[in-house]
Amino acid sequence: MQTTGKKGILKSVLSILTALIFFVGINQLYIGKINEISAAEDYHTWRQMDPRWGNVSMNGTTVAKSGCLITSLSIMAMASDSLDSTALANLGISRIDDFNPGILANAYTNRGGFSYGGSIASWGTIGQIIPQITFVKDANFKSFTQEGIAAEIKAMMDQGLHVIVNVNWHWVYIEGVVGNDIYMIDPASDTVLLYDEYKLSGGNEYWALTCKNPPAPFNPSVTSTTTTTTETATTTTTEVITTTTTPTTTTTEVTTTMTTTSTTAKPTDATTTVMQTGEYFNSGTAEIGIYDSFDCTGDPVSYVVPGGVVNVPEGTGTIGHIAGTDNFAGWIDLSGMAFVKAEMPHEKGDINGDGKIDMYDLGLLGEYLNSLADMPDGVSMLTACEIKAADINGDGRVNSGDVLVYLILVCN
Ligand SMILES: [Ca+2]
Ligand SMILES: [Ca+2]
Repeated sequence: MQTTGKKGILKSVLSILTALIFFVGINQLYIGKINEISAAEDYHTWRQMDPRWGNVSMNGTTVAKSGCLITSLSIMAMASDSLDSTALANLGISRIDDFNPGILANAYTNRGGFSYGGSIASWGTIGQIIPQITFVKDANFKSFTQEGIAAEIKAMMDQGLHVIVNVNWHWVYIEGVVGNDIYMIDPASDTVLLYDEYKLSGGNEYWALTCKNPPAPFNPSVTSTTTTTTETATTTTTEVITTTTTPTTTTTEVTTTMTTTSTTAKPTDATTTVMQTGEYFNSGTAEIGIYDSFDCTGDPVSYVVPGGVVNVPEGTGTIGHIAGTDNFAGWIDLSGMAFVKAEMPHEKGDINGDGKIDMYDLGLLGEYLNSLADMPDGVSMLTACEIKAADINGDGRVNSGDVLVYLILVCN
């Protein structure tokens, strides 16, 4: 009995072991398969809405909703082969194949790299996480044409810089420039030609960075092939609705671009509404509230009076983040505001840009100076371009010294 019992136990142990070996074997095969898929995956297919990392949080928002810059930076890190062992350690992963936009978002979160609402708090953070990447500059294109913008990007890429461009509040990684064609990897769509997807009015913001490797020589035909494969594989559909409202004055234009991206693999209700960075003014007749919360709830902390201007360097959906002084960070719903189209610099003194220096300019200067004491932080009665023109004596300040110069010019 005892022997039979021992045999029975041995048999059970053996069958468990067999099952275990079989299971481990299958599992290893399976893990091997995942690794294969992961290693073969192309960063060209990385979209912020991807369910694998779309829900990763970014201080009050998610990669799906606000992770276009994080996804663009991730794509750049892969394209430039910048992930060394220090970067992997900082990212908390052991292999490059494990890297994705969600991993980078988590690394930013761990360093307090996002301000509330998912904005990147510091340009230098990317270099702290991935030491082979160095942030070089955040600037605006000087050009207002596709040809000019393409030339500016190409010049930077020829110098070895990687460029990430802000198109209507949405960041895309630039892969190459051929003639006037700007090729992108877009975290929100499969489109490769920038101007096929986005309307750039010029003066757009961009980031330029150096990485381990400069941008690779670009061959559009290779990219097109890759993208076609991707489209078939993920069955991604992109719907773009563009509405342009007729400007209320001759110098302003309101452009709203709404991009809805849906992936058939996993339907998601996340919607990305993108708007333009830059200055907005209150084109209505009522005050518009500025809030200290990302979702513009609660009582406003201050207001933008009709005609008041705010500078919005970033935002999510229709909510813009206002740039002010003293680290002021306010949020405003831009639905009721009009975008100030980027203008060519006005001649010194010609505040309203009508080509003359006259009493109307003096009137605007007076109104601006009188408003200074009452204006909340981040709100102005003049645009940056107008303020520059108002400094008629060129001392870098707009004050009574300029009024004197105007009085001499206008009253003579
Ligand atoms: Ca004028
Ligand atoms: Ca001055």
